[in-house]
This record gives sequence, structure tokens and C-alpha cells, in this order.
Amino acid sequence: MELISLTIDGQTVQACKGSTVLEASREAGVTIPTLCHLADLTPEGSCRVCVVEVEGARGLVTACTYPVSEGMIVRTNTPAIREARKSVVELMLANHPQECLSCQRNIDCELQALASTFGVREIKAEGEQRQFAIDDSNPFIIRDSNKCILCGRCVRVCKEVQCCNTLEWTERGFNTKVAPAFDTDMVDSSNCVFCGTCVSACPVGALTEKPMNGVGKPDKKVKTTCPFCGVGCNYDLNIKDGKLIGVTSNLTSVVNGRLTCVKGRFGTDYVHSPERLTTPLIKKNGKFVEASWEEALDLIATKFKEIKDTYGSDALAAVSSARCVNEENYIMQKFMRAVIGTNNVDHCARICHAPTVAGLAASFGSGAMTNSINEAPQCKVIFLIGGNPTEAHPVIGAKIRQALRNGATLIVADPRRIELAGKAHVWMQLRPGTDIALINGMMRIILKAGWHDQNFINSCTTDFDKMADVIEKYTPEYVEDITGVPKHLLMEAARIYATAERASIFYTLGITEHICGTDNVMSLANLAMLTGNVGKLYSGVNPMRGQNNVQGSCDMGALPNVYSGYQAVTNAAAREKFEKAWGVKLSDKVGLMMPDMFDASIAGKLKAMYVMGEDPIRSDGDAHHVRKGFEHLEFLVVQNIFMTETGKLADVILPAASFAEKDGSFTNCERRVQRVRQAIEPIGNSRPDWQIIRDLSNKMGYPMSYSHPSEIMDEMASLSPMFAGLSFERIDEKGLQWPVPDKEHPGSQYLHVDGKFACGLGVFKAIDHQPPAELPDAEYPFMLTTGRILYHYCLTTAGYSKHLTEYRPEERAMIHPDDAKRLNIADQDYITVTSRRGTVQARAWVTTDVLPGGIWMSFHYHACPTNEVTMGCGDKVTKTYEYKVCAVKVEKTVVQ
Ligand SMILES: Nc1nc2c(c(=O)[nH]1)N[C@H]1C(S)=C(S)[C@@H](COP(=O)(O)OP(=O)(O)OC[C@H]3O[C@@H](n4cnc5c(=O)[nH]c(N)nc54)[C@H](O)[C@@H]3O)O[C@H]1N2
Ligand SMILES: Nc1nc2c(c(=O)[nH]1)N[C@H]1C(S)=C(S)[C@@H](COP(=O)(O)OP(=O)(O)OC[C@H]3O[C@@H](n4cnc5c(=O)[nH]c(N)nc54)[C@H](O)[C@@H]3O)O[C@H]1N2
Ligand SMILES: [Mo]
Repeated sequence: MELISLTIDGQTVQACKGSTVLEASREAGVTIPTLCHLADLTPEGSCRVCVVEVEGARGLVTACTYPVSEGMIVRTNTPAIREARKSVVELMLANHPQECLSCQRNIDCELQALASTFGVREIKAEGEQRQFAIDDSNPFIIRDSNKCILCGRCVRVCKEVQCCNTLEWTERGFNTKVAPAFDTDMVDSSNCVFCGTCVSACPVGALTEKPMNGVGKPDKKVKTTCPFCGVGCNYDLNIKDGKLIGVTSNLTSVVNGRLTCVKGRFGTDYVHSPERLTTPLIKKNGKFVEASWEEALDLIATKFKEIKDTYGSDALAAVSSARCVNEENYIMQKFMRAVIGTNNVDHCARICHAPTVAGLAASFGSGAMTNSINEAPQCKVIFLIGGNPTEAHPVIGAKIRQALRNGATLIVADPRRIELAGKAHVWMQLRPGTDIALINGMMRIILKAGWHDQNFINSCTTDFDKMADVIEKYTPEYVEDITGVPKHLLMEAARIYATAERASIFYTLGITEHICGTDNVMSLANLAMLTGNVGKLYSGVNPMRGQNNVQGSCDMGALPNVYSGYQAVTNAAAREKFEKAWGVKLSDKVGLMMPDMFDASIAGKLKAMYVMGEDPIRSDGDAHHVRKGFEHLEFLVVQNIFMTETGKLADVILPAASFAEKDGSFTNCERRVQRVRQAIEPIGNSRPDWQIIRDLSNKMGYPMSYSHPSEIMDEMASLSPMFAGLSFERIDEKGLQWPVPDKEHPGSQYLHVDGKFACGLGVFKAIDHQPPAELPDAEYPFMLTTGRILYHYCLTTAGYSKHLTEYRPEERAMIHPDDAKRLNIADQDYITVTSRRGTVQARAWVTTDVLPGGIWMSFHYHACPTNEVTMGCGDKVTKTYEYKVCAVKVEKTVVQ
């Protein structure tokens, strides 16, 4: 970078060529006040608070926009400058309501602060005051344009960071204001997603959050990691009188900066829901009765021991939790392995991204996102397949929109017109369950055109020929037949992806939740290796992991086949290492996967389960079967923060503390291990999960003495080579991306550098198209696909957020207008959706965003338990349910 010299207030300083006077001054430690400026936005120079004198320039110039030049002489604090700044603030105040004391931003207000800095005394509002209606049309944000100082920060943040373009300038002159297009309320705007990033940018009280669980100034702010999806946003929990009263952006957050989504900023009010479990419960005569911890843990210890002694260790199983911190997952698998003596431990990765873990491990040697989230805005070509980040990973969605602003080309493969399909250069609306054919078709086109990377194939991979043989039959015509994607779109997608200098694949459950999920994942790995698009910046295969800590739960060994760090339970050396460290004999028998647990229970082989932070009756495929599995158990323990469907069948309920009430760490989808920090005391008599398991273990005669989660992480790191460099101290500020093999290692931004795969050579797999397990027929003529909406989260937590529930209270099933018309269904009508397994009801959402013959539903609502309808069969390798396809019939609900 070229440096130049200039003088600021008599001091000679160096600055980068191309920087502004403001940047150079800040770099040199000279403070210049600003108002419309934010470092992460394009400078505008509209408020004129940052004016300075530059010798030779006419009048005062705005420091935030004025570029530095060699030999420039700048003065930042002369009487003329002070006078000019003061009069800018006076003018703003003359037009600003003066009720500071009743304003939510009082004390936090930047205008107030500047007035005080410049010595502006009370200003009488002059002349006619603006009289805008206040927009509190939605549960999240209050927009009071009367307080707006027209700095435009919200408009720019919405355009440049969140990239939604919701807020714009409307009206003119005296009536100028910021509002959604056509001056509608935010609730009526077509594209506001209530991320609240505008609120984070507003310097005054014009945009504020609706209060959650209390009002007033926080006593403290505690930076932590979000408990919803796997993006791993950080932000500040605002605490007052021991309660969480709000969430605000923390600009030091590495992944997300000021961005959050609606759930992160407004949805954590569930922490104080009156429905929280606050005391242990024991079922007596079919009814839950309050119990002491002592009583509950004694009962569990006795029953677990009894069952172990009578039926053997493998008669017990545990479901660990991707919502819980790493340390809790580690201690849970240790408890099952060292204390109970079984490898029967699993968690929701099984029904989510297990095909990613298995598929990418087979192809590349490591089952995780290859690149980092903040590479996304710089990507030139993005291929998004089977993922809807706008709703499921909203901050990644925003970063993909940033890439588009930066000129990237986007290819989308999704059966639905998701938001990013509308913005894509090529959208392939494939039939669900036909991704292998699509990818094989793209690869065949690439090979025939010579767009493949022969060098990469030769030097970094193996088994190319087998793969090339299989794809030979996937001509564009054959692929069009299977997928429904017109061949010209397939050819265009192949050309864009393969001829880009660098291209990145992003995928999610549209790929994994199929009977061929692992094969789907390996197909994407094939495509990346064929074109050499892996092992570099801005170029890789990126599964967006689902739950906040599903990456971490896998890493910690909450899986039936591996200890922490993916060390196989069947590997004698690994087993001996853990046996030595834990002082016990360990089982070498791979444990049960979650779906197998229910089968084993029905078959009478599994007698007890310990379910932490998961609700399988609602979340697993074919709820009837799962419920039956639980009903056959002799003893069930459920540890959760709320009562769940699974909980209702439990013999003992243990109330856990939520993410806001405990220390620990979550690992996001880019492998970054980040701190979770306790901000409030556990609610009621609840306890952090790790303490509960520790105490239970002590009761069962296996001493565990951890006094803080950091000690658990230290033990885990000492036993897991890929995490050896982790410690609470090292992850404190920015987290660390694994692998971190030693205490000096800086972490790994991207994997398989220069094509050196974790397994040596990358492995091509020869894979053929396989149709879904259940296709539509005369009786069940529709294809049901299930997934997520922005405003809800899986099954439990978001349901207890007042904000979120108020905004999206019930299930809306998407159905194509052609089908709706034929069945006499109007938008908002109730419809009944029935499969061979069960039936549910939902309101219809008639839309061309789905294919004719397709129904799309979420699985979030208690009133509409979608998994009563879905199937119990799953991926050949990992048993992940095929949630993305099953056959149903649809009828208009007859109101009695
Ligand atoms: N708001 C919100 N965010 C969440 C969650 C939540 O519940 N709510 N859950 C979190 C979890 S646990 C996870 S795992 C992630 C999941 O994140 P995503 O996988 O992105 O979410 P889904 O909506 O399940 O499915 C993604 C897309 O796959 C498409 N699809 C369906 N079938 C096929 C197919 O056969 N082929 C292709 N190519 N596409 C298909 C669907 O149309 C849908 O748009 O989200 C996480 N984030
Ligand atoms: N039809 C259909 N079904 C699906 C899917 C789909 O796409 N379609 N997706 C599947 C996927 S990807 C997933 S990941 C699963 C998710 O399924 P689940 O994991 O069952 O979903 P969650 O609601 O996140 O459940 C987590 C539970 O943890 C509790 N919890 C939260 N924090 C804590 C804590 O700190 N301690 C304890 N002890 N408990 C806590 C919550 O109250 C909640 O009951 O659903 C699957 N089900
Ligand atoms: Mo998930």
C-alpha cells in the first residue's frame, strides 16, 4: 500500500493513499466528531459535523469524504470549525423534539452527546415542527420520523450491509423522511426482514427496538454468541436488574459485525418466558410432581444403575444437544462412555448434516465447511444449492447479497423461488430429490467442453475415471428429463461455475435430507474437485451447518462412532488414550444412531434414554414411530429449558439453564469456536447442563470435579489433536477456527490449502441418480417438502418468543395456484395434508414460488406437527430422514 505524508494540526503523519482525512486523523489519534459517518458504510458528508480546514480548499470540507494527498495541511479544531460544527448541531436540534428524558435513547444519543461536546445550550424548537405518525406496526421496531435527523445511516446500512433496500428517502424538503417504499409502515413493506440493523445504525431515537422483558438503561452488556443458527453471530445481551432486556450489535463481532437477524436481535425474549422449567419434576401416578435436585438425581442414578446391571450398558442411550455448549456435549458423551459404558450417544446432526460429516470426510477427509463466512462478499461466483440462507442463515444471506452488490454471479438450484433465486443469474428449479442428476449433468458438460482442471485432478485427486464413466450417460436431455431443468440453464450454470477463476458452493438440507444425502454431498465434492474449486480463498464446498452448536456437538464426539476430534471408537489407539485419561474400560462397539434407538426400544433392547436439549417426537421423521419408541422405554429422562412433547413422556424432567445463564463455547459453521458468556443467573431452580451431568456422574460413583466449563475444554483439548490449541483464554476475543493443533496455532481460515486434502488425495465418487423413497401416486398425488421460515426456529425456543410468535403465529403451507384452483382452495383457507403416516392442518399460501404438484411446509408449529406426516426412512449411510420428499394428498378442510 502506497503511503503519503500530510500534516494534521501541525503534526506530520503518514496515511494510505486513497484514504480520507477522517481515516488519516483517526489513525494518527486525532479525534474528529462525526454523525452521518459510520466506518462500515460509504461516506456521504451530508451532516457536516466533521468539517475541517484544508489549506488551499475553498471553505470547510467534510473530513469523511475528503481524500488525503501528499503534503496536505489539515486543521481540525480552529474556532471557525468549532463554530461551524456547533451551528450544524443547533440547526438539527431546532427541528428535533426536546423530550430527551422520555426518549429510549436518552444518554445513548449521539446528537445529545455532540450538543454537550459543542456546548450547545437548550434550543427552542423553532417554527413549524414535523408531525409524522409513529410506525409501531410490527412487534420489533418503532420508527419515529419526528426524531430523525436525516443522517441517512439507516438507509445506507439497509442498502450496503443488509442489502435489502427497504428504507429509502421519501417526500421532499421540509417533509423529507426515511421510510419503506411508498411511505408504507414497515410491516407492509414487501422486503423488510426486521433484522434491526437500521436500529443499530440510528444515532438518535428515530429507530428503536420494542422493549423485551423490561425497559430502561441496561446495568451491563455481556457479549455472547447467538443461540439460534450456525452462523455464530456475536452481540451484546443488555441486562438490567438481572433480566435480559434487549440485544444490541457489538461491532467487534468477527462474523457479523453490526448485522444480526430478527431472531438474534428480538427472539431471545424466550429466556424469560413464564413457561420455562424451573424445578425438577418426577412423574408419580402419571402426573409430574415437583422434586428437589437431590431426589431427582438420586432416582436417575438408581434407575440407570439398575438398568445397566440388569440389561447391560447398551440398554441405555443418550441424545445430546446442538443447542448446548461444547463443554456440555463433551461431558455428555463422556458420561455415556465412561460412566454408563456405551457408545449410544447421538444428536440432531443425525437428522440434519450427518451426510455432510460422512460425505465430505469421505471425499476430502474433513466433514466441515471448507471456507469462511466473510469470504462470501468477495466471491466472484456462488453456487447455492438446496439452501435458503435468507431465512435459515440470514447473515450469510446478507453476505451473499453483498457479493452480488460487488458484482458476483449467482447460480441457484432450488425447487422453490427463494429470495436468492429471484436475484440469481441462473435459477434451476429442479424437482426435489434430483440433485445427483443435475450435478452429474453439469460435470459432463464441463468435461466435454474441456473446462475441467486437469492439473488439479492429476495431482490432488484419485478415482477420477470411475466417476467420469458414470456421468457419461447424463446428457443434458437425460438430465432435463429427470430434473425438469431446461438444458440451456444447465449448460449456462456449468459454464459459469467451471470457467470462473474461483467459485464457491454453498449448500444445506436440500442436499442432505434425502435417502441419497451422503451421495448428494459427495457429488458436490466431485464438482468442486473437477474444476479445482477447493483449497483456495473464495472457493470451496460450504455446508451451512444448522443449529448454533451442531458443528461443536459433532466435534465433541456426541456421535455413536467417534470421541471428540473425530477419533474412532473402533480405533484401538484412540480408545486406549481415552481409557487412560478417564480411568475406565471403554466399549469398542459403535453405538446406535438416533433412528436406531427408537427401533431398538420397540424391539425391547433399549430400556432407558437420557434426552438433553432436543425434542425427537416433534423433530424426527414419522412422529408415530418415534413416540412408540419412547413409550416402550422403561425409563426416560428429559433435560430441557421448556416442556416438550418428548418431555411429556418422561419419568424425570430436569430444568436446564439457557445460553444466557451459563459459560461455555459454541462452534459455528465456519469451525470458529466462540465464547458463550453468562449474563444472568439461572432461572428459578434450573442449572447449567454441564453441572447436572457432573452431579449425576458423581452420584453414580464416577467422580467429576469440574468447577467451570473451561476445565472441560482443557481436558477435551488435551485429548483431541485437532483442537489441542483451544482454551477459553485463546478464544476470548475472536474465537479460533479449527484445526488448531497447538497453543501457538492461529487457526485455519480455509481447509485443504493448495489441494492438499486432509485425507491426502481427494476422492472422486461414482454416483448415480436415485429417486426419492416415496414418490407421488394416484392416492397421494402431491410431493411434500419441509423446511424453515425466517421468523421461527426449529420447534421449541422461538415458540416462546412473544415477538416472533406475534409476527408469524401459524403454519402457512405453500401450494401452486393451478393446484389450489383445481382443489377449490383460496389463499388463507385451511387445508388438510395427509400422508400414509398421518395428517395435519395448515392455512394455505397460494403462490407460484412452488412447483405445481408440490406442497411446502415448515415444521415449527405446535398446532401443526408436520412430522406426523413425514417419513421415517433415511439416508443409506447416515439414516438422516428424507424430510425433503414424501407423498401426500391435500384437501380443503371442511369446517364443521
Ligand atoms: N429461521 C430459521 N433458521 C434456521 C433454522 C430454523 O428452524 N429457523 N434451523 C437451523 C437448522 S437446524 C438448519 S439444519 C438450517 C437449515 O437451513 P436450510 O437447509 O437452508 O433450510 P430448509 O428450509 O430446510 O431447506 C433449504 C432449501 O432446500 C430446498 N430443497 C428442498 N428439497 C430440495 C432438493 O431436493 N434439492 C435442492 N437443491 N433443494 C431442495 C428447499 O426449497 C429450501 O429452500 O437452518 C438453521 N437456521
Ligand atoms: N419436517 C422436518 N423436520 C425436521 C427438519 C426439517 O427440515 N423438516 N429438520 C431437522 C433438523 S435439521 C434439525 S437440526 C432438527 C431439530 O430438532 P430439535 O433439535 O429437536 O429442535 P430444537 O427445537 O432446536 O430443539 C432443541 C431443544 O433444546 C432446548 N434447549 C434450548 N437451549 C437449551 C439448553 O441450553 N439446554 C437444554 N437442556 N435444552 C435447551 C429447546 O427448548 C428445544 O426443546 O429438526 C429436524 N426436523
Ligand atoms: Mo439442523
